[in-house]
Amino acid sequence: MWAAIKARLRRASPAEPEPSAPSGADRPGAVAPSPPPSGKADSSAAGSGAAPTGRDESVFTEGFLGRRLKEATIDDVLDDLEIVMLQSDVALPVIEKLRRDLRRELAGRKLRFGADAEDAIRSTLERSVRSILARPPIDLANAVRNQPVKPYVILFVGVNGTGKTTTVAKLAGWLRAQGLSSVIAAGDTFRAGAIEQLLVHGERLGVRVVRQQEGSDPAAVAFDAVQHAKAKHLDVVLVDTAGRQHTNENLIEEAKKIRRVVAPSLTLFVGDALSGNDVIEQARLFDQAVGIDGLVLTKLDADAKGGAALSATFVTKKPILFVGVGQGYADFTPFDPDWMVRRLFAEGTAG
Ligand SMILES: Nc1nc2c(ncn2[C@@H]2O[C@H](COP(=O)(O)OP(=O)(O)O)[C@@H](O)[C@H]2O)c(=O)[nH]1
Ligand SMILES: [Mg+2]
Repeated sequence: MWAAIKARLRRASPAEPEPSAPSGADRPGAVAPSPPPSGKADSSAAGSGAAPTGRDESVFTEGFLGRRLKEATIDDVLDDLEIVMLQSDVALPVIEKLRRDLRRELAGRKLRFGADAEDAIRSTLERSVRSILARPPIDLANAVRNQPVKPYVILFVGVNGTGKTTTVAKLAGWLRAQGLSSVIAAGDTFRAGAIEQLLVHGERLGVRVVRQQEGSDPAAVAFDAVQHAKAKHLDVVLVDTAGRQHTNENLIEEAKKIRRVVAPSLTLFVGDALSGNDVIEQARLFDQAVGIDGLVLTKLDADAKGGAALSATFVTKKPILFVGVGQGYADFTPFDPDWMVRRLFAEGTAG
């Protein structure tokens, strides 16, 4: 995200130093608009007037020649940034928050040319993003270890193809690495091949998969798996479910029924980061209809933008517990806000 914002900022950098600035009264002893204060040389516009592109978009001209930033200037900058953020899958409510934070931080501040302004915007954005991502986490391994009664039941919901089944398998592997045992309930009895897919995972991982016939009642499968876990003193039951659309009443009813029957300790929404803004709408609807406790975001390995993760946790006010970063069992890790901030603010990646 940051790389795209930065590119935008630089495109919008002033093409020429404003001849009347700096006014001595306004900034005594301040550095004139050249050279740029750091080695960030592509603000070469400073003094030379040779900005490579977009020299007409001089939204920074006033503010970044060392004068106080005016409200109107900030709004121009923010309008400009909004476009980039939307392209990075950052949802509107998040953008509004970031705008508020930026306006509050930047209003009335004196900023020198390009790099200074860029740094101020970057650090403000970074702080805001970090505060969004640092929602109180759920420490799953700890929750499982401290559960009063075994097993700890986790229900997975989400639309088709987002990575639920893969996540169930990955989590079984992760739990085992934490010294915790699990059983998988093949609750996607709807899609041909879904049960088979889980059996293959179960075999590879050495984790039991409880199943019934295709077309049977998923709540009954989940119930069986809980009974199995009780009998074997297993720590966790992982309940896979059928995807389909979140608008599908049957699916929602099915998930509600599973909830009633097995009373999950945790309901996780699995969202595909690549589906951009859709993932936010899905998470919200599943939360309203079924109730979710947290999020798993998959396919972050293929997602250069990163805004979906940020938006989903902001909009639902639920923490991200895990992220999927590939198709292998090991491509799965507890969510670390710092990691996400580093990704979003990486210098090199477009998006
Ligand atoms: N690149 C990548 N692919 C993933 C990830 N998680 C799942 N997938 C792939 O997404 C596809 C759908 O996954 P699946 O678990 O069957 O989705 P479900 O329909 O929600 O159960 C499969 O090809 C998975 O290998 C991930 O984190 N990264
Ligand atoms: Mg599946």
